[in-house]
Amino acid sequence: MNKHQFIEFVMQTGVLKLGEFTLKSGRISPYFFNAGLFNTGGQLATLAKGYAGAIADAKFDFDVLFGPAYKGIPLAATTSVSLAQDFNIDKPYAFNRKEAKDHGEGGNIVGHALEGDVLIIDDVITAGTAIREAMDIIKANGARPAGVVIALDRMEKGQSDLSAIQEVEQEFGIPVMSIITLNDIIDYLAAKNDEQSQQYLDAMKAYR
Ligand code: OMP
Repeated sequence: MNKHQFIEFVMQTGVLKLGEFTLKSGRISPYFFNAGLFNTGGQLATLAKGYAGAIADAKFDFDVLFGPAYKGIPLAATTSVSLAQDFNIDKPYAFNRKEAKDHGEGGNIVGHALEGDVLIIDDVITAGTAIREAMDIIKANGARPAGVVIALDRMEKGQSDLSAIQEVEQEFGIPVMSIITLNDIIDYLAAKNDEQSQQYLDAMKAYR
């Protein structure tokens, strides 16, 4: 699936919405990407193939795929299935519990142990808060963050003049891969000739 097809897919599923939205960071955005709305098996399979394709295209090598709770859990599980089935890359995966468990097997990590080079999978990076929490979990388990793969790079400012993603790349010395970026959405809207797309296009460009 190419970027254009992926954008059609997220528009059709209602995952990508255009309008006016308040973000976690308090910013007012003309669009919102709600990965929680991928809520059928078929949609999840398509999404997983998008992530797996981005990882395979980048020829990114890692030891464990880690999906931070809660939204990262189905992403890690289904992407590892797609990596194995569609790209012949069979890798361990893990996720964390948000609540500490004091009985049974104990511990906060489910699936494979967090060890070696860990690839984090998540939905969106805006200001980088969620991803820093994931880094802390990896380090607390004695592993190394090695890369991040997300569905959408919103290309937003971080805590400095750099973008949030550039900050993550520099601070942790790791690459951030994405299926699509804000620029891809802008290109998609620009290629559509209807009036509504043009209106959204202006708002998106202004926001960028
Ligand atoms: P940061 O922690 O600021 O990087 O924001 C990332 C989180 O914001 C995501 O994990 C989502 O919970 C949420 N979010 C989206 O899901 N989609 C968006 O388009 C924008 C945000 C957001 O609030 O910034």
